[in-house]
Amino acid sequence: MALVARVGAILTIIGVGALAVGPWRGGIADWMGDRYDSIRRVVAPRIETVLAVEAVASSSAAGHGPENLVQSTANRYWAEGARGPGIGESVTLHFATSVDIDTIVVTPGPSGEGVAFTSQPRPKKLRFTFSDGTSTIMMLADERTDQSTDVDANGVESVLVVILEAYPAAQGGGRDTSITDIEFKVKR
Ligand SMILES: [Ca+2]
Repeated sequence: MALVARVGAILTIIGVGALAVGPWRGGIADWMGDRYDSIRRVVAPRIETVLAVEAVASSSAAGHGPENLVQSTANRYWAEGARGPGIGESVTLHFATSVDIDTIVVTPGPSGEGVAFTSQPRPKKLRFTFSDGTSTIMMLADERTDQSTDVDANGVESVLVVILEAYPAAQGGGRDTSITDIEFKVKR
């Protein structure tokens, strides 16, 4: 409530300014609405979870394409398809509109009914490079849980995710490093 009151107070001040010098020929209500929204995004941003709408991978294992990262499906996963555990393999995720990213959420490893977590390698270290030029390294625990890291990337249209290190599969397992989900919490 304190934040809402603060937005109201700031808007009141701007409203007075708008009456004095505002763009009279434009829609003043629209103009003030835009200002109100830009202030609200700073003082009281809404956090929403978004997925990419398109994913392009450097390689994929058969049946485990990157499209599994653009659907929130807990039983499907992307696996790289390069020789060996796929160090240096990547996926590029594209958003529907540019977004201000607050948090990355990764669910590592393969998934699905009867699929053992250690049947394929899991990412241990990922590098995220955002289209605004910022990047971050994310270390992952070897656990089949949602894991998150905070970032401050703004106006992002796409992100390149590179596998830098992986936990090996159990004996007799595969060699395709796997990721079940990559989600983003964005500020609106
Ligand atoms: Ca591989």
